[in-house]
Amino acid sequence: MSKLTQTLALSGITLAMLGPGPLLAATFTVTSTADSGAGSLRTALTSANAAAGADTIAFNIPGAGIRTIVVLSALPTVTDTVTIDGTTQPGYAGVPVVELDGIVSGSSAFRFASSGNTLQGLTINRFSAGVLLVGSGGNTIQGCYIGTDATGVLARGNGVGITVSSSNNTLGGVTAGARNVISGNTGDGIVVTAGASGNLILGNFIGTTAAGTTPLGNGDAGIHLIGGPLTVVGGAVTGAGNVIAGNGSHGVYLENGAGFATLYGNSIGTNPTGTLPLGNAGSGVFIEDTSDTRVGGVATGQANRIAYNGAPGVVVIGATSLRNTVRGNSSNQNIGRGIDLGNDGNTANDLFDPDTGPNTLQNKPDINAVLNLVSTTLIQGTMSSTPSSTFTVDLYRSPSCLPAILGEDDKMYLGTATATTTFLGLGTYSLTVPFALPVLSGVTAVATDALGNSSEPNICTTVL
Ligand SMILES: [Ca+2]
Ligand SMILES: [Ca+2]
Ligand SMILES: [Ca+2]
Ligand SMILES: [Ca+2]
Repeated sequence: MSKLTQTLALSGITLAMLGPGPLLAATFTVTSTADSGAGSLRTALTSANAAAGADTIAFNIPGAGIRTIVVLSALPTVTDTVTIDGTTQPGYAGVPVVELDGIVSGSSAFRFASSGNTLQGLTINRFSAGVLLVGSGGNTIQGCYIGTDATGVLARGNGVGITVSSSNNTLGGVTAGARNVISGNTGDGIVVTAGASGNLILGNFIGTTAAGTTPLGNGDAGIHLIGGPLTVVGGAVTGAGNVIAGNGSHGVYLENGAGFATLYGNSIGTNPTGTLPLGNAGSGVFIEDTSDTRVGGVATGQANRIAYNGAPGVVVIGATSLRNTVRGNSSNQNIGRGIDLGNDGNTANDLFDPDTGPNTLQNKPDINAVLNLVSTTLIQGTMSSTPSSTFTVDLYRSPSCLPAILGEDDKMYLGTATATTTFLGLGTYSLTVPFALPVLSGVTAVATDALGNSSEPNICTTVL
């Protein structure tokens, strides 16, 4: 913003040139915590909608401490393009200082029906939904506390944190300032509905306090994709992963054709560094009647940390759930296996693998030998599955093999081998890792077929 514009902005409504064209953009400044009237947020929204073109709603509410706007009835739906910028409130230093309290209104706080909007730097609590994205999409929601008090410590839940019913929106971002804290809501933290696609959910804390170290769960799932294909949850670059922990059901629940979702670099059931037990009550990732999901990968940054959840780390269920690829993730002490096809515990291999079901009930590899060769370790095994087929075999290490009921002990990706089966459905693989695995540590293996169907892990093999 130019000095001239800044000066004019202080006087209330200003007009500023945007670029070389004739488009005029106004800044409407909220100067009151009143629900309505001059200087209110309601009036600013009405004015921004009425003024043609992209506008800014800034905040300059007098006083000290947290400025709380108790919203008495539903605010106007955003129908034009606007940036609602809580970071403009004097006193803002990285966390929201303007709070919207919906205890009276019972409505959603913000409803965006247009595209290209940005909402940032506000605390939004006790509405039916914190943010509702409908219409044409392409909006950005960042730097907000949604479902907590202004300290980011106490639950002040909305019904749902954010409901996404439009496409190509960005929730969060890769910097700490862009992170949303979406916690303490009574339902799901984020819902993506059928018809929405291509939404990005990056760098948020979903189900923890603003510090990311203490559970402050949403009542249901952290992220719930009900349809809504091509959703991206996290990413391989630094800061893109979400913390999804402490929630009342699954960390990420994908159902009803939420296909082609990508989950990379997230901490699911633990704090940002992966060390503290902040499990979701259900599974880390629950994939139901949904195909072509990517949960982790073996390239840098793609692995998720899936730990301390109250059910198996990744569940794939439903006969129409196919080609869900689960690779490279670390898992620790989920209740159940790291991957469970069918949500029914260990699924036995079948000869030639003709059985059908989630991920085709892909057979898992066997480990035949783990040979400690002083400075290297040779892992050899066999693959019994569909004849004349090639499989990717990912190998993992654990400090120990736990009894099955206790899940997996800090399983970390080791490397990948390939097995090709003969016409008799049998293949072999081997992998040499460049260090000695400690005696009594554990090794497990997961197979993925050429279409992307990942198996369960085999039963942990102890290094002797
Ligand atoms: Ca406008
Ligand atoms: Ca199973
Ligand atoms: Ca099969
Ligand atoms: Ca099978």
